Amino acid sequence: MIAIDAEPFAYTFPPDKVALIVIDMQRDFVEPGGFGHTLGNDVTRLQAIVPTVARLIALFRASGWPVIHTREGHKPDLSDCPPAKRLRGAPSLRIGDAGPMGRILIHGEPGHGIVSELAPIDGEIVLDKPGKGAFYATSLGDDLARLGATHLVLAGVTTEVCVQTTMREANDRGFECLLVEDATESYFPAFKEAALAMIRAQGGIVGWTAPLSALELAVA
Ligand code: TIU
Repeated sequence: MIAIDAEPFAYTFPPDKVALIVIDMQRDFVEPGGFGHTLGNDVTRLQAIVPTVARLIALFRASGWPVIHTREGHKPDLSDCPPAKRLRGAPSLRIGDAGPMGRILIHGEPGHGIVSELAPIDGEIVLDKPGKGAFYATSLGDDLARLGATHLVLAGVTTEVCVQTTMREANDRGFECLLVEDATESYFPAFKEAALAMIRAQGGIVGWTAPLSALELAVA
């Protein structure tokens, strides 16, 4: 077992049963002109974590542990996009509309791709998900069962939307989850802090949080 100095108490995991899930580090969320920007957000906050996420991915690759990447997006005909999602609010462009990085949040468009610094490598699972949670309408549960994973380390964007939703889905399915504090980010600093606090409150009601340095120290 490897033990990480975490909140609300040490996070321990068997190294042959851990997987990393990197949530939605796509140009559509991190770069100007994408989905996050059309919703009215300042995307520069999210760009800042890319080097930290890269270090986390490197740690997993060097250890020989599985890395799973997710991408939020929809089929070009939008058949997997509920109207409730497409029509919500008053974004400057809606899902499927043409933007500077191609159609917003659509499979295969430039904006849908993972940022180049974090590009998946051969053998890594890349999951397309239509919702905020990575278990809904995807093969993630089957993939984790095949890998024999019981412990999940999470990173990516945004903390209180897709990351927290996925962590809650995983927690309900019996996975022991650790969110890496400086490898996740929100458009709203207060929401990030609140999400981290509510995850680890009540004895870790959703799971654990720790900085990347704690993982690096434990794995070194
Ligand atoms: N808008 C927002 O904060 N997030 C999303 O829409 N998706 C993800 O979190 N990936």
